[in-house]
Parts: sequence; structure tokens; C-alpha cells
Amino acid sequence: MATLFIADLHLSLHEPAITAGFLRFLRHEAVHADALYILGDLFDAWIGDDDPQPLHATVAAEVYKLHQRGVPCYFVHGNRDFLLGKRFADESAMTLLPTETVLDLYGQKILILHGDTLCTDDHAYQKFRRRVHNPFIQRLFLRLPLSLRVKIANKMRAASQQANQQKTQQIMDVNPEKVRERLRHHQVNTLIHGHTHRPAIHQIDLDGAHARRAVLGAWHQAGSMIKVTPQNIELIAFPF
Ligand code: OKV
Ligand code: MN
Repeated sequence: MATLFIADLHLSLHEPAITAGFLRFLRHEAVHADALYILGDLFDAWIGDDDPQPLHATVAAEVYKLHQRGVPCYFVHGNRDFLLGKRFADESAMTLLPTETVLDLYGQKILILHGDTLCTDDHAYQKFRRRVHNPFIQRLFLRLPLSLRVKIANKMRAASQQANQQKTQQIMDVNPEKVRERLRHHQVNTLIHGHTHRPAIHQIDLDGAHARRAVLGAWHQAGSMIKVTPQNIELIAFPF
């Protein structure tokens, strides 16, 4: 009995080794799990489900096979693939989850989310997030021709790389008080998230009680997953 969590693969045509590692993970690891949760940034960019990139079809087909083999797959949007929609979810048989979800796994309550909403010290990012999450702006963007969306996205990524070079590590990490606020709100003592690319299991003091925050690693040089069993929560790094 095990439920697996992954995040921040940032799949793209430029990193074929990561895609190969993900497909291997699906076929050899996830197939034995009770369920797979992808906590955002599976893709490095997403400008609409109508993007005809062959990478998308490959991933959809493999996740669909996992579902056919009896392993349900759930997806939480990241800050990069937040536009991934119902069409791709149907093609891959993934269930889209809201920004925050509380799971009951083997009797343990666990809050899951991507992690960007916890980085409240990064005011510029939070402002960007509010803009691109506006349903009206999203509908407008999705109605543009694909070629124009590609151009806009490339410009936005270039500008963001510039901005991130100026930001400190501290600003880009989670705000500890925001973490405690979300745990209190949902009345849970365990959180699993990604986004910060700082894999660790942190022990937290929550109003005198013990809580923990498990952070997934990004798939840069190796894979990263969290395995929840009836006994424990394990953070595991593995080669592709
Ligand atoms: C994703 C991020 C690029 C960060 C644009 C409205 C707007 C959606 C979009 C375009 C960009 C996602 C969808 C991408 C995340 C970046 C740069 C910084 C910090 C609009 C709705 F505004 F143009 F109308 N986008 N793409 N960034 O390339 O995948 O997360 S993206
Ligand atoms: Mn992220």
C-alpha cells in the first residue's frame, strides 16, 4: 500500500532525459501504487490544450495507460502549467484537483498543493499570479491564435528569468506563517508540496503541536518522489 507524489518535472522538448525518466517512473514505479498525485509543473510551459506538441500526446497516452492498469492519477496545477485544462485531463484520464485539497490516506489527513501560493513574500510573483489566474484574462489569452500565444509566452518567460535573477532565495521560499495558516485552516498537521525545488521534510511547531511539511524536489539531475504508506512519509531521490 503506497500513494506516490511528484512535482516540478518541467517537461519540455529541450530535456528528453527527464521525459524518458518520467515514462520509466510511470511504467516501473507508479504502476504498483494505489494512486499518483502530480503536484504541478509537470510541464515547463502550457499555453493551451490545443497546442499540438507531440510531447503532450506522449505524456497523455502514458498516463492514460497507468489509469487503465488501475492506478488513478490526480493533477494539481503549478505556476507554469496552470492553463492545463479539461481536454488534456480527459486525454490522459487525470483528475484535476483544486488549488488546495485535503486527502485522507490510510487514516492520515494530508493537505496537498503546488506551493506557489505559500511564497507570499514574492509580491511581484503574487501580482503576476492574480493577473494570469483571472478567468476573463485566461479566456482572452486562449482565444488568441496559437502562434501569438507562443510569442507572448516566450516573451513572458524571458522577462521572468531576468526578474528571478534579482530575487533572493529567502523571497522565493515559502512564508512560514502562511504555512501554519493553511494547516490551521484545514485542521491538518501534514502538508505535501513542491515548487520551491528544496526537497526536505521539515518539522513544524503548530501552536505547541507537532506538524510537518514535506517538500518534493524538482527533476533536474534525478527524480524525486514522496511515498505515503500506512506507516510513514518518505522522500526519495532516484536516478532517471
Ligand atoms: C508560465 C510563467 C510563463 C511564472 C498569459 C494570460 C496573458 C495565461 C498566460 C502565458 C505564459 C502560461 C500561460 C509561463 C509561468 C511564465 C513566465 C513567468 C513566474 C496570459 C493567461 F497575460 F498574456 F494574457 N500564459 N505561459 N512565470 O509560458 O507557460 O510562473 S507559460
Ligand atoms: Mn512551480
